[in-house]
Amino acid sequence: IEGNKKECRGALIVLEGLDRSGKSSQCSRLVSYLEGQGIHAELWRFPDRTTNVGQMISAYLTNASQLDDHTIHLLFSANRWEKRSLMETKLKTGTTLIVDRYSYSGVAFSAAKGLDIQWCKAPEIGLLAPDLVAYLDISPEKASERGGYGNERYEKLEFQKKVAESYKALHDVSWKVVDACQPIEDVEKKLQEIVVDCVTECQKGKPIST
Ligand code: DGP
Ligand code: NA
Ligand code: NA
Repeated sequence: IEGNKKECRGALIVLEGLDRSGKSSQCSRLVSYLEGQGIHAELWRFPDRTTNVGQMISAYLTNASQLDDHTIHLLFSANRWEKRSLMETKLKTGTTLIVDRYSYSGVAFSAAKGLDIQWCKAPEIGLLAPDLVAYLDISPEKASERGGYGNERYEKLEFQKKVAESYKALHDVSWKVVDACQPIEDVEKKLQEIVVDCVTECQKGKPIST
C-alpha cells in the first residue's frame, strides 16, 4: 500500500469566481487541510506574477502599462503555458495542486470586454484540464461590499457584472458551485468534501487529460 500510494498522481483543482469571492483564502485553507490529511498539496495561482510574463501582466493590472485587449489575453494564456510542464510533473509525482484561477478566468475576463469567446478559448487548448472546478458563487454587488475592491484594473462593479455574465456562459455541469455568501467555515467544509472526493478519484487512476 505504501508503494502504491507513491505512484498515485495528484489532482488539479481550480477555484474560480469574481474578485472578492474568497478564492485566495479558501485556497490556502484547502492546502493546509489536505496537508493535515496526509495529502501532499501546493497552492498555485494565476496570474503568476513572478515570471517575466507575469510582471508584464502585473504592470497592466496596476495600470502601469496599457496593452491591447488581445495582447494581454495572450499574455495571461502564455503565463499558464509557461507553467504547464512543471504542473504536469507535479501532478505525476503525486502533488495535488490547488489553483487560484485558471483558463476560465482567462476567457471570462476577456469575453467581458467583448472579445469573441471562441477566440478567447483557442490559446487555452492543450493546457491540462482540471479534475475539478469549484466556482465560488457571489453576486457582483455582494462581492463589491466585501471590504471594498483594491485599485486594480478589473476591480470595478460594472466590469465584474460582465465577468459574472461570462462565467455563467462558460459554466458547465461538471463545475461544483459553492455559495460563497455562507459563513467562511461552511464554504471551507463544502470545499473540503468535494476536493477530497476528487483527490480520491485521481488516486484511483483517473488519467490526466488536456
Ligand atoms: P488575482 O491575482 O486573482 O486577483 O487576479 C488579478 C486580476 O486579473 C483579477 O481581476 C482577475 C484577472 N485575471 C486573472 N486571470 C486572468 C486572465 O487569464 N485573463 C484576464 N483578462 N484577466 C485575468
Ligand atoms: Na484581484
Ligand atoms: Na484572489
